[in-house]
Amino acid sequence: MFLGLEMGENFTLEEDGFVILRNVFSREFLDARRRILESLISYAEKNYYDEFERYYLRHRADQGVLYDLFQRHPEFDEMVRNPIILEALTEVLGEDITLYENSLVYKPKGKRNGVPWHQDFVSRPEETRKFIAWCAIDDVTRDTGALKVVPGSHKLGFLPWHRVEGETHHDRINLTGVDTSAAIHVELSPGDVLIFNQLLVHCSDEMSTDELRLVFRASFQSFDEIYSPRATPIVVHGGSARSLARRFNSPRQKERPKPVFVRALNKIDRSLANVGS
Ligand SMILES: O=C(O)CCC(=O)C(=O)O
Ligand SMILES: [Fe+2]
Repeated sequence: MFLGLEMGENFTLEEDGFVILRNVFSREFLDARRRILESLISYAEKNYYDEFERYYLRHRADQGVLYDLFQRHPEFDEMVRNPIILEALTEVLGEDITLYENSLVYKPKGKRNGVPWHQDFVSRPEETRKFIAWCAIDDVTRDTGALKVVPGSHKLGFLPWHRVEGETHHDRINLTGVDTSAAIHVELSPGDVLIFNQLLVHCSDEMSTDELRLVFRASFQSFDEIYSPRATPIVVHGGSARSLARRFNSPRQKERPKPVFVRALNKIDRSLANVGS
């Protein structure tokens, strides 16, 4: 059985792999964003061509994901740069933080919208560690697709995974050695934020009601790596002249291959292996 959060709220990023910040955003602030999001969703559902697609990922109304809202709409600036969230992140990432990617995740109506057990960015183990701020715009309860998390599972490191092509959340982990019976639902009120380590094992149930469950998520990393998969890296905290100088004076960083190249090489290795078989 899954336990609710009544069990206690003293979770820490270090021990549990997640932390819950209550009441970070006000109702008024969220209502303004909800109105924007509702119209964005209805545009996305019509599948119109979007000029931004040359730079950013295409919105997927069929999957319940609108990508790169921070870059497209100034209203999301204050969500990404929220001082309470960034302050909490400095404890694990240090002073200097960049935004890695961001999106709205909502459960699309009338679709299979359960999300299987996974770790975020599991296919990118060569990149530096990331933390995700998962911001509830609506009530997120066990009936409306709350995240189910296995406390402490981030300590297992990157787990073996496989890809199910054609599926929305296509990268699935192998659960051997993961005690999913210890999972809990993280229920949130509008304005609450769940911050989690990308390695935290999590999933969410199919949502049966016809309501939208709006959650804005943004992931962050330290200056250990200045790389973002789309557009350009955006510094959201720190970035002082001193830390930039430290970085640019480091010969080791200059020698390090960019993860995008490492990924390309891995892909070539995999396709060569397939040719051989
Ligand atoms: O939208 C959901 O229910 C799950 C999304 C998820 O796994 C995530 O945002 O990391
Ligand atoms: Fe996830």
